[in-house]
This record gives sequence, structure tokens and C-alpha cells, in this order.
Amino acid sequence: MKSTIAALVALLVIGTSSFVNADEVAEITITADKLTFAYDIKEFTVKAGQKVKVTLVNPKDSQNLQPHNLVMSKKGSLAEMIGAANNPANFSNPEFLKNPIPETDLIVRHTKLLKPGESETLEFTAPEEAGDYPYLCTYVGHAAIMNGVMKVE
Ligand SMILES: [Cu+2]
Repeated sequence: MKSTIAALVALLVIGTSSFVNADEVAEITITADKLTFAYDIKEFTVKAGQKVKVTLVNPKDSQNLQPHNLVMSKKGSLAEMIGAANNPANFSNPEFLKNPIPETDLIVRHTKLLKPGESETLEFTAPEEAGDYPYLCTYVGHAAIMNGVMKVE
């Protein structure tokens, strides 16, 4: 009986496309492009307070052999984050090249720098406040084009 109810509930959820169950885990896999500095997913939407798993994949057959990361930051902070990542002082700092995480309190969470063939999953609870929460790659020179938005609704 329980499973019948669960099946009915599942059907109702499928039938009502605007309704997203906040108890469901939103799983998003973002893959770095093999040729250019870009993510394949520029935007995704989650519910406020929803459990989220975001995986960054740097494909092992990457042709540009670039390392990439995924840095998630505070609501509406994309321009400031690009500025922080592209601070010219970073580019001549060998430590920054190894772990390119700019010093700013705008960062909420981030992956490590992933080489081709590596991936990492960030697990978290989406913010309660609706809005556009940016993510970007802070490796030298990537931030301005390698970014996207997690929309919280
Ligand atoms: Cu990158």
C-alpha cells in the first residue's frame, strides 16, 4: 500500500511540471569544455532549502589540458568574483596558480583545482533566499567566460 501511494505521488509530481519537490536532491553535473574555457551548463535552478549535489567533471580527453575548478559565491557577486579572480597580482603568484582561490569572503564553497580526468562533487543545502548565485572557474584567465548561475527560487 505504501508503495502504491508513493507511485501515485510520483505520478502527481511528474504531472505537475512546475512543482519541484524540495525534499528531492537536485543533482547537477557540469562538464568543462574540451577545447575552450567554458562549462557546458551555464544555468540551473533549485528550490530554496533544497539539497543539492553539484559535480564538476574535467574530461579526461580534454584537448586543451586545462585545469579547472568550480567556485560558488554569494548572491549577485559574479562581477566582483571575476574581478577577484583576475586580479593581476594573482597572475605572477606561483601559489595562486597551484590553488587559484582568490582571497575574498564572497566565496561560499569550491572544488579543488581539477586536472583532466578528475571530478569533484559539492554537496550543500541551497540558500533560503531566492536569487542568482554565481559559479565560476577562478583559474587564471578563465573567470570572465567560464561561469554560470545557480538560480534559487
Ligand atoms: Cu577553468
